[in-house]
Amino acid sequence: DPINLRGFLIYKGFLDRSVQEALVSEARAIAGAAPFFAPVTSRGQKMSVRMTSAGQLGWISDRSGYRYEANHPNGVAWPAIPEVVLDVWRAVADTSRLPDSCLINFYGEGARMGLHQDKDEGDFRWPVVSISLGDDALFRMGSPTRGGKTESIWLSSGDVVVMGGDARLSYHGIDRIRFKSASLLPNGGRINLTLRAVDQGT
Ligand code: MD3
Ligand code: FE
Repeated sequence: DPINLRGFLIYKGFLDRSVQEALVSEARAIAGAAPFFAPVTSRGQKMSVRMTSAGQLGWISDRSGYRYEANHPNGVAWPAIPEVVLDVWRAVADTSRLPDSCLINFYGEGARMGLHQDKDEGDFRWPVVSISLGDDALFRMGSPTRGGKTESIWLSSGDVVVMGGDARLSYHGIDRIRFKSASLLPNGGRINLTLRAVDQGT
């Protein structure tokens, strides 16, 4: 059963090692076709996390701002979301809607993600599902309003987090990772897969 922190449902140890290995192998295949890139914020700051995507839509940030696009910045269509990834969504998301976007974040040594909301999607009724692979990460959760209290939890490889309901618009971020704390990625680092239903068909 999940831990409920501020409406974030945290499934510790949800994925066994063989599934984690299959997910890493799929992430590597996706990155082979759609290479990781370093997103730049609209203010011109390079983010420390490297990103790529799978699915009909992938998340992009550059000097023009944030948005979902059908193609990688290099022009190729994003690869399909692998079935083993969709299986995780089916197991935890309380909807028959399937995700059309899988953001893949790679955290190397020292990478972090500041506190933010995810509100680039057209419709907030669908949950967001996050899969952690590799090194431990300190995940900070707040509320839907800026500047409130936050609480943190360490996420480990194989943990799955579901953000639905009120938590869907809550502030969240990754303060730091414990580089080389896990054995899944032999060179260290953390991969996070974030599944979303983005396209509302309009
Ligand atoms: C809460 N990623 O890509 S996953 C992101 O670990 C992002 O890479 C972090 O925040 C990571 O936007 C955190 C957990 C997560 C993902 C999406 C959310 C939490 C969320 C959307 C709404 C609320
Ligand atoms: Fe986010």
